Amino acid sequence: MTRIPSEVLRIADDIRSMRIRGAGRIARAAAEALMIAATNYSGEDLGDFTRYMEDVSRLLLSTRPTAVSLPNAVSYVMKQLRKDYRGVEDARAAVISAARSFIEHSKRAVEAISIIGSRMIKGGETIVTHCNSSAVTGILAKAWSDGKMFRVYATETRPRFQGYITARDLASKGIPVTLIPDSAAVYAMRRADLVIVGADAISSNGALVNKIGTSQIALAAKAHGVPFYVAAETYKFSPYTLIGEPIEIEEREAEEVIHPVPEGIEVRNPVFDATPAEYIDAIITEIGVISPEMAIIIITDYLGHRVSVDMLKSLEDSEPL
Ligand code: RUB
Repeated sequence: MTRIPSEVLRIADDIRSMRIRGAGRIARAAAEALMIAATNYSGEDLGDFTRYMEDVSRLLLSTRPTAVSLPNAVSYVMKQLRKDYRGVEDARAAVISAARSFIEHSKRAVEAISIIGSRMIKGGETIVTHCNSSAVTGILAKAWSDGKMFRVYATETRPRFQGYITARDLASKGIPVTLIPDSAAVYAMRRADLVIVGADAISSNGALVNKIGTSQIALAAKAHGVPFYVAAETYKFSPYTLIGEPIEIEEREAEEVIHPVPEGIEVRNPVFDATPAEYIDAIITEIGVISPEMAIIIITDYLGHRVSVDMLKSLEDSEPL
């Protein structure tokens, strides 16, 4: 069995340790890792190549459990290996081409979201965001470069402080940004016109899974009548939820919250939470602005995941999607 290349092991480790983070970047890094793995395979047996690629996929999928963009990217590439090939060369070419096309599609999707989302900013608003989403910062950067004036409240996003990345990024573009503690959600909402957050996963019932604390921002937005928008590429929609699989909420080490962990105190560190569809006014995708209730249509009609009895039965012995 061919060994997994060190560069692929490094990418997996970077995702696990959050040196590569954010659902879009994680997905593109996984596609790149599959491409590197395929390129480096030196054997000549198609069955062995498939098993090796499946090993690489399992490694990538084991890194972080919540962002559905990761299994969606892996399955987009790996479904190539369900076709018939004459030999390793053809299969390798198909894998590399699918990985490239995923990465290209992902970048273009973020760009399309920036353009569409920026049109929803009229100028003069105070906008709240949470954590660090490249889809969101793309929207804000585009609106600003189009000459619209607005200001942003960015939450710190404890315990990993991704809000600092957002604040630094926006400030470097000249966008007025105020960093606030996560507990200042209501304070910010009293002054806000709009909330825009990113997504790690959107379930078939339109619920959003994003960085822990997103749901309390959504609650505060609802209470203050502030529109709550989500910026999400369509590969953030979860086909797995369609067949009854819940989105797993990652729980990381207690040491990220407090170090050292005080003796006799339990510390929990759930890093994502779920915001129900009724708190979401719109989801900005690369194919347009939709309501959360349209999630099912995105998964079935646009992404092409259809449920049937045969398919459900086959789940018992193979990977489904
Ligand atoms: C990042 C996070 C982001 C989404 C969307 O969490 O919750 O809001 O991943 O990001 P973490 P993007 O830092 O734990 O990965 O729009 O860049 O895909």
